[in-house]
Amino acid sequence: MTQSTPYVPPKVWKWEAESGGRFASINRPIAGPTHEKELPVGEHPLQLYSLGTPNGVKVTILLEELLALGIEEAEYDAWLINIGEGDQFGSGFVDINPNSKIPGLLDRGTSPPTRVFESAAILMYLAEKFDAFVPTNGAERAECLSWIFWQMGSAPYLGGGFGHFYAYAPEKWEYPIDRFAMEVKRQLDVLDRNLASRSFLCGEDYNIADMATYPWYGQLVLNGLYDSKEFLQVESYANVVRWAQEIHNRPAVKRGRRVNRPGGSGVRERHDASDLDATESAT
Ligand SMILES: N[C@@H](CCC(=O)N[C@@H](CS)C(=O)NCC(=O)O)C(=O)O
Repeated sequence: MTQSTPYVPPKVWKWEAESGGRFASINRPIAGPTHEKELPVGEHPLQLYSLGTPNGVKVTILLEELLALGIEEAEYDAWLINIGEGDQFGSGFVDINPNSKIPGLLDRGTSPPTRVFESAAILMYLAEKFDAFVPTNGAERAECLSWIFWQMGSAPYLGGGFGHFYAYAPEKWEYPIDRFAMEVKRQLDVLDRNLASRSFLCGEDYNIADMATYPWYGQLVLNGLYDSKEFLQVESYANVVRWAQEIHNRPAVKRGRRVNRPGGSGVRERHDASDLDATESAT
């Protein structure tokens, strides 16, 4: 691809203009809060501040799975952080996540309260706290950590790379779309080959590695995130489709997908099981 006017980077990059694209108004080259705002607190020890995006849904899926096992201590309040309106830059949220991104968790059941940010850290924290969905044996735990870290390192190429340039950038540029489509297809092939000989990412047991990976790669092959089903030929990754469908149909996963999702069958906030029971599951 050649550009009509080649871009020559200046010696020093300056933040002069919004870059355009769907998230231009919330992108900044600096961290820290933009305004004072305390976070609401509900009655349960676990306070989740999130949004029903793939990174947010990882955590609500785990919490709903824990509750489905009968672990009542996993009851939680889920508050909506509207990233389009800059809620992630409020002082209370930044105290929980200095990186200003959902999800953020505050466990008020410890003294002092424990903050946890980064979706995978939250999954590990909760799985270990309740001793469920994470293997404790050395080799199995290593396999689980390997896939979780794989997901955390890989998904930014899917979302921030492919998704950004294919769906959100102000124009379609061949070079980045080509580069990230190739990488996402390679990642799908990694998953497909792994799932050829096992039911779940780490073997025969479903665990937090699957919960971390399904919201991105599972939803990509089932629903075609970024309207890319045909472009990426996602149905050709048959083992990933089979794995994703099995997870997608789990009752706790159906519930977890609906939390912090205003509109449709979703709920804006979740404070009690009845909040989800009250609305019909459409997916
Ligand atoms: N590595 C982080 C990524 C979290 C993330 O990118 N969250 C997005 C929504 S999916 C966000 O809050 N974006 C707001 C922003 O970038 O200002 C994690 O897994 O928790």
